[in-house]
Amino acid sequence: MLTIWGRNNSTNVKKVLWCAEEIGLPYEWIPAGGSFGGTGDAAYRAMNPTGLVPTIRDGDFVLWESNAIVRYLASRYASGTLAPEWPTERAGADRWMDFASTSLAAPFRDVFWGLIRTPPEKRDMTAIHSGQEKCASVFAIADRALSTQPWFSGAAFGMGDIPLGCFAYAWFEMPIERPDLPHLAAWYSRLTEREAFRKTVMIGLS
Ligand SMILES: N[C@@H](CCC(=O)N[C@@H](CS)C(=O)NCC(=O)O)C(=O)O
Repeated sequence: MLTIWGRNNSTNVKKVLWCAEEIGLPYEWIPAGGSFGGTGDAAYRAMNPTGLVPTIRDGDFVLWESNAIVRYLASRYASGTLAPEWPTERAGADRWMDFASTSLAAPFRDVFWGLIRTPPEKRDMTAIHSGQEKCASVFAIADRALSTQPWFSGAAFGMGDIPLGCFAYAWFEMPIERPDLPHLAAWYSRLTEREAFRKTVMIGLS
């Protein structure tokens, strides 16, 4: 049985819950981190020394780092579907997963934390606007990629779509101005038709 630790309003935890739901894997979900706490406990730190979420245990195997977890679940339980088998397709999907973490996560955090998790009187609007501009540039790169392929994983939906999909939900839900990116909007609209996405990602912003 798979166990997933992490509060479900975290973008990184959403990646893992969504992936498990796409595969149809049964799992036990244990809220942890944020107001749920538990991540400072010795037992949790023994599994995940960073004290962050998510963490999974699958049988005897423990893993943390959200993209690594998505790759593991997809490769082990959905090889050839969520995890492309052909090296060039696999690398293409890997690239968009890494791109989400290395290019988008930092500016996204400034906008998301600023607007969703900070009271209006304490907001740093300069940082929020700067983050918004940077996110728009990053999403524009993603939009151009979708002009030649329907999914970030290639011809079919796969793990390459999962991290960007979690960020995209918040991007399209936040009360901000967004540039017109038609390929990204069409891709996002297709994601919203997926039951697993609606169940695990489209659950409100907090
Ligand atoms: N690189 C890590 C980052 C994990 C991370 O920053 N998790 C945040 C939530 S998104 C966290 O644990 N924050 C503290 C908490 O929730 O208690 C990953 O992708 O798993």
